[in-house]
Amino acid sequence: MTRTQEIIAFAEELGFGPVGIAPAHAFTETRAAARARLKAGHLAGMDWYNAARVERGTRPAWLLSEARSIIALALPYYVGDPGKDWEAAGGPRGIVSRYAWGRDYHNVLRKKLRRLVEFLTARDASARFFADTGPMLDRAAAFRAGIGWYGKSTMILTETEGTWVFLAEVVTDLELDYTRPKRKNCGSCTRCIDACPTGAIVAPYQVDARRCISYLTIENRGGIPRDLRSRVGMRVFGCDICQEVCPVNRHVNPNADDDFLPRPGVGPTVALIPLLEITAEEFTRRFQGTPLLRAKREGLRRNAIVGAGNAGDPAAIPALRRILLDDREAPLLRGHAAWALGRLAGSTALEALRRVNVRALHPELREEVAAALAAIAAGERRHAAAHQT
Ligand code: B12
Ligand code: SF4
Ligand code: SF4
Repeated sequence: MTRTQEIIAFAEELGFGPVGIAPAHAFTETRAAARARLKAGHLAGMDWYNAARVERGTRPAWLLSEARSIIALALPYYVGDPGKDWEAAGGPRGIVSRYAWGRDYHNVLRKKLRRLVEFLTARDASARFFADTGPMLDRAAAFRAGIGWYGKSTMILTETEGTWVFLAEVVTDLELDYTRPKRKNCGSCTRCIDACPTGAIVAPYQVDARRCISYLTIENRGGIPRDLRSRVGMRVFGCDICQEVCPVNRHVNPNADDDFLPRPGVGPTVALIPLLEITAEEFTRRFQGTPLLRAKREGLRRNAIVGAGNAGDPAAIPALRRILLDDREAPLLRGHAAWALGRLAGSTALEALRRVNVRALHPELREEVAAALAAIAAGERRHAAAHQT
């Protein structure tokens, strides 16, 4: 076995696959693409994703002096389709992205990456790992090492695991044998672009995060723009639509660590109504060690409120009403509750919206209440017109 084969075999033993190896020269083209996307404002709202990060992340030699090779790694997380247990029961349910059904992948990846780095340092190499939160552009490394190719959704598509992989890399000073980039592409397919409910894939290979449900429900610390709320649907954490429609994912077999199996309290769907007023203690107890913590309690409640508005189930009205009328609640949540009540309409929703003391409200919240009342009035006019014809 060559040294390269030995490393790949060890990475596969850890559960990674596909694994590839690329030379560690600078990612000049990727840097230009990332700079252009930053300039266009496509990553706005994520202050941590900035020009300095792109400069560092596209120069492996700045991350490890004497960097010669990048071991690019994919960790599969597809665990098959959810069973019936996750449907219906207990009122409206919010949809959770597949990557967040189980344990937080950062912890799972980190453990495995540490072992791979130890394997290399025991052979007198220098090595450093990166994954997701690190500055490297994980997809660029994966593409260069040939573990997958770029889809128009910007996802890396792999032959065996489709898009359902987490990406990571180990940069080392070892000189290794390199695997080649794949020459595949999407051809004339545009399914992901057509299916994206918010029009976030603004051009092939370009996602505008400000419209992407993944950003809106996870990273976003502010409001979900009113014109996008109905399109977010029941998604309370992330979005998988551009992956679900991708033909490359049609024949993927469940091939993931047990760590990624649904956990009690999380999984493919979560009951929405209990999330609306979840306490800080319950939020931590239930979501500790899962990716959902990233949205923070206020973000998850905001998403649940939007989901409840879209679910059309009047069972959510009492909790939404309490949120709207409680001036100890954050204006952000009260504003979204007003919107959800406007969507659900009905006499109790209307009563709550009329009862709120608009003059004492923050201007943004006042505007939300006015828009919700206008939405109910427009619905009533449509209803009356339909009856007349
Ligand atoms: C910021 C970020 C986001 C942002 C922005 C996403 C985006 N597309 O930029 C938001 C919050 C929206 C997001 C969402 C998601 N993310 Co994210 N995210 C990241 C992060 C931290 C940086 C990505 C980045 O650099 N974007 C900037 C732009 C410049 O890069 P890019 O969009 O990837 O674009 C590339 C291609 O378009 C290509 N390109 C550009 N022009 C052209 C032209 C041609 C012709 C070609 C062929 C290619 C090409 O080059 C670009 C650079 O690599 C990475 C982790 C990391 N450290 O890299 C994870 C990462 C990309 N995310 C990941 C995941 C899983 C997701 C979600 C699926 C989560 C979910 N289920 O909700 C969604 C998918 C949305 C989508 N379609 O991208 C995985 C992707 C795995 C994979 N198979 O590709 C990563 C790698 C995390 C990880 N370590 O596993 N994410
Ligand atoms: S994750 Fe959802 S919202 Fe974002 S680009 Fe894909 S389909 Fe569109
Ligand atoms: S859905 Fe089609 S266009 Fe989009 S990434 Fe998959 S193959 Fe490419």
